[in-house]
Amino acid sequence: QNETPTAPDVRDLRIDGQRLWDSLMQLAQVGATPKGGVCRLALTDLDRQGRDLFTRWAREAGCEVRVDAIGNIFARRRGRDNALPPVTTGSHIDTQPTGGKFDGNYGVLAGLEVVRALNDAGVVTEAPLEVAVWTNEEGSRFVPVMMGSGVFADAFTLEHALAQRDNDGVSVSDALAAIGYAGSAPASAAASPVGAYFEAHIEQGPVLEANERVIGVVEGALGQRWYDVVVQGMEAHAGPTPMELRKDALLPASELVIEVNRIALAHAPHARGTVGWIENYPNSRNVIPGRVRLSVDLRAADDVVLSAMDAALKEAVQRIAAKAKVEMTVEQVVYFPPQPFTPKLVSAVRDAAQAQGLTWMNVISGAGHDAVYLARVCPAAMIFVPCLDGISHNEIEDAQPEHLEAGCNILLQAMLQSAGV
Ligand code: HGY
Ligand code: MN
Ligand code: MN
Ligand code: MN
Repeated sequence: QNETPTAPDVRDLRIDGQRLWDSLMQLAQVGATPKGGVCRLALTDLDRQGRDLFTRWAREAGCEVRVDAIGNIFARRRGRDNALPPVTTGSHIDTQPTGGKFDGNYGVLAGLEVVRALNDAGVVTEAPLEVAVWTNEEGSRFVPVMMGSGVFADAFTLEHALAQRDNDGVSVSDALAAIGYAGSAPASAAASPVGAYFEAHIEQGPVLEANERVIGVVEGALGQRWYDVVVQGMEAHAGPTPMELRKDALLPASELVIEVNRIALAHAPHARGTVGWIENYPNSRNVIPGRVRLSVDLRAADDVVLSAMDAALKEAVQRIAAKAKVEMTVEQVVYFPPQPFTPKLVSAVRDAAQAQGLTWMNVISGAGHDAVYLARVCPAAMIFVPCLDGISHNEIEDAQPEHLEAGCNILLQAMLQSAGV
């Protein structure tokens, strides 16, 4: 008597690691740099080319694609009951200027690979699935960081995001329109509820590799505060101007750089302090700098510590400005507290790693991710895999195909558990 064919035992379902790797290498060609990295800044024509490639692949995989008002892309794979909120995954494809092939790109293409693997196996999930490409996660060209997911989760308004300008004065709204990704779908979880969100990402730090673990079960992410600091001195001639009469803006700015480092070290081991961006004006060899602008990025695992670091920074600005007799202003441009992920989903990631006999460990993310904002509007969790020497935001960023494949298999199983089959 014929056995009624049952849906393949989905627990044994696996993704196609070679196809995932090939898609990563193909996307990495868009904005490839001579050192083997990727420079694909948010809302540039290279970002458009990457978005176009993803949406073509998603449509070829049978997905419906929609774009929202901040340019977030959602590729939807229908389920049996499409009235249910989707189980969503994804990440970002905008990169740092010295970005790599995997930061963000891995999470987007791992989501696409889950769709392709389910298509191959003929598996239909109960709830629909969605793969998201979030706009401007990096916060390099436009601040704030995690902009698309932040608007979606109502961390700040669409109007605020659209009005932000890059260093050349180009606005987000003009840049979105220029690449043809100013979508019509509402950019909000309230209008487009999400049932559960999983994000696969390289760790971008040394912990998994140092502990020889393949899967990072991410329990949460550091909180962050970003600032714009302006030091206003006065340009003057480097020769005739006596030392005691100068209003050199670069001296107090340099003191502040040292202070940011000291503030982070004072809250070791989890605190972080970085001045990544600095502009010296007029930046001429024989002109005393008249104005310096710089960024400050503070992070901590505990919101009370992050507040203490905030206070220490503001005290340092006041003290240094008074001593140098210059004007220093500090404006906070990003704030989000440490974000725990959802225990039920974190357990699903851990259980899948154990079931597949993969080495794993619990980790906290030092990097911000779109999942941090999604966790405000739905259950959310992340899956980390190692990257070579823990290096990221660097063109030499690298990861092993088998680790990327393993992380994507965990993503597949975690999504199936949430979506139902
Ligand atoms: O800054 C971050 O943590 C992320 O790379 N946007
Ligand atoms: Mn990233
Ligand atoms: Mn990044
Ligand atoms: Mn990130």
